[in-house]
Amino acid sequence: MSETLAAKIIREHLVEGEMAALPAPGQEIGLRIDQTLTQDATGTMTYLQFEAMDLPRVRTELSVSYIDHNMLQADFRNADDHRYLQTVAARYGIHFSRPGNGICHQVHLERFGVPGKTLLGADSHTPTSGGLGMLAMGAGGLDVAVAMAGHPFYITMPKVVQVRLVGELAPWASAKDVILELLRRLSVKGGVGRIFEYGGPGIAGLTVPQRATITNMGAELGATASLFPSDEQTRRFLSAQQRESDWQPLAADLDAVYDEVVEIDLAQLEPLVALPHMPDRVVPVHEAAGTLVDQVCIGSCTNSSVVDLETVAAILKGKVIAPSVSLVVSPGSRQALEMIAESGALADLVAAGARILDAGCGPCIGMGQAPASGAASLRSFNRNFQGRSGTADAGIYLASAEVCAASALTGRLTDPRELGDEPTIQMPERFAVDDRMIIPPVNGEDVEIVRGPNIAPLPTRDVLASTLEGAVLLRTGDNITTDDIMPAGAAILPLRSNVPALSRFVFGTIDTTFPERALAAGGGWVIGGENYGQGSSREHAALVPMYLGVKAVIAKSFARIHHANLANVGIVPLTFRDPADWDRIQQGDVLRIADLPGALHSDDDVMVENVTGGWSFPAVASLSPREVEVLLAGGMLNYIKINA
Ligand code: MIC
Ligand code: SF4
Repeated sequence: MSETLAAKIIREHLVEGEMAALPAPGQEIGLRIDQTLTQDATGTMTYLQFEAMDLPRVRTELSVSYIDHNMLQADFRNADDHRYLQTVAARYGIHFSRPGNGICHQVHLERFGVPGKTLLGADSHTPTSGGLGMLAMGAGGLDVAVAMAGHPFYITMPKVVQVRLVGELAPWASAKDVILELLRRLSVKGGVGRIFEYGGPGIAGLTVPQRATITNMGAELGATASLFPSDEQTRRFLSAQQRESDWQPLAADLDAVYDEVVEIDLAQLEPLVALPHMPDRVVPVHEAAGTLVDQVCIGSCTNSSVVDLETVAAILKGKVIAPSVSLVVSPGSRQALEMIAESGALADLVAAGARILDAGCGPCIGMGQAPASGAASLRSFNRNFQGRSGTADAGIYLASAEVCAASALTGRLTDPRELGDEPTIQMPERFAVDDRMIIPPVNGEDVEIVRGPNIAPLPTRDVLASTLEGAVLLRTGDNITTDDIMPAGAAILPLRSNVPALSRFVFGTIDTTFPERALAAGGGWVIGGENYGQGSSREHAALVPMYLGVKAVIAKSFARIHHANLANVGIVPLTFRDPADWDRIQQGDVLRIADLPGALHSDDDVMVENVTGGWSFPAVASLSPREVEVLLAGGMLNYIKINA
């Protein structure tokens, strides 16, 4: 039988065992998870949930806990979280990647990813490891905790899209431009319910770090996963990481049939840029060239490999950045930082005026380096949602490391082709391998888990009442991100293990009165537009509204991870049967579903009564029978306890 690579990996990991034909797209499948990863901002909650399952040790082949997001340590809270994470890792058999060792996705690619395995990460950019031929997916922390406990991970069987690459990249065009081009064509919701599998003659010339830039930003398409075959390039990378024994060749069958095909001629790509405030507002750089740039940030899990940093250093070597520009560089990993230190590229960056940050997420999640009021900040990152940088009226532009370097020199958005010849930086034949900042699992039975005062108990929800009733607390537009629902940044990220404290910031970018109103009303409903909950995997965007009493969200459509997170915490996610009903609902309207269990168990639409308006409308519960039980139990933790 001819199969796509995605189908092969899925078949190998189906919990029901080998099936003659894979379920059709849209049906729920359960997958065995080989590896998990967490980072500190999602990790504290994930491990609190894992602890609540009362197991002696993780049941995966490999689990890694990374510290990369929240490293400002402005007070005791960050450091306390780090200590909690380190002790919890030692207790349960989890590798611990220490602060400064790098961004989870970059380090996982370098040191742990294995072709053909499944990886579930409590971070939306986990598909980065798809660059190595892994089926790597992002999820909420609770789903990752459940996977660490040895339970399957459930997803809706996605469509498999082939992205056929032909030709070769022209000088100054980069892997970033491949994914920006896809975003331009397909939009931030174009990948929902899909796996993007790369193929065609053009992939042979792309190294694993380049592939990882592409699979990383598949998250911005809303895709379930993105993956490349495991071929000679994969072998080269793993061998350069001294891990050739992890390599095996993997590819789709030659006559594999895809649900959809998109073709990109690499030779036609030119440097592209995403304009504020969405990653799909993509235009060629030359169309926006000349825009004044106040800040340039190079790094993030998208473009911070040693090759990216060496390229930037080669462009800047012997020159100095424009007087109006602040340039910051955050290396993706300690490996990359060590290598640019050894090669001298670090000295070139510093001499050119770059400010060097920790190997971590840094400005990407608003942990420092907030731009000035109204500033334009050009970044080699993956997200440019309004306010995420820490400055509400700053405009964030996304482009390749090459465009960033060229623009840092001129102070204006600059097409790097103006610089003349492109420096040719090859992927190293040998990376600097040193895992001493990764603490391997020990026999942890006697390890004491240390909890700081900022780690608050987990909020829980009771079994859902049979009648769901409440007022509409907020009605939003399209493409609301989890950064809107539960903002991050330097002031808020330290509160990630303290839900009551976090709750003061819910919907902070949209309506600062929300938390107060929600508490006063004893909770209620949220009405959303298209692609509600896009962006990060943070379950806090469901957990904290649950704490404030949000009972249901009705949207025109949802992003995958957020939809799952809502059900996992006992908030009912529904979609409008007729999107026009969105217009008829007002903030303050009281909505009611009379018999919730009956409605969710039936195949018919769920009828929602607008008690205030005196009319009813149909909504759709896109939930599997398993998810309905999870929801009615008041969330996944209750469900697991009931079914233990
Ligand atoms: C992000 O890029 O938004 C984050 C911060 O990495 C999130 C995770 C989080 O909110 O902790 C993600 O992408 O899932
Ligand atoms: Fe970190 Fe930014 Fe990557 Fe999220 S997108 S993991 S914040 S570098």
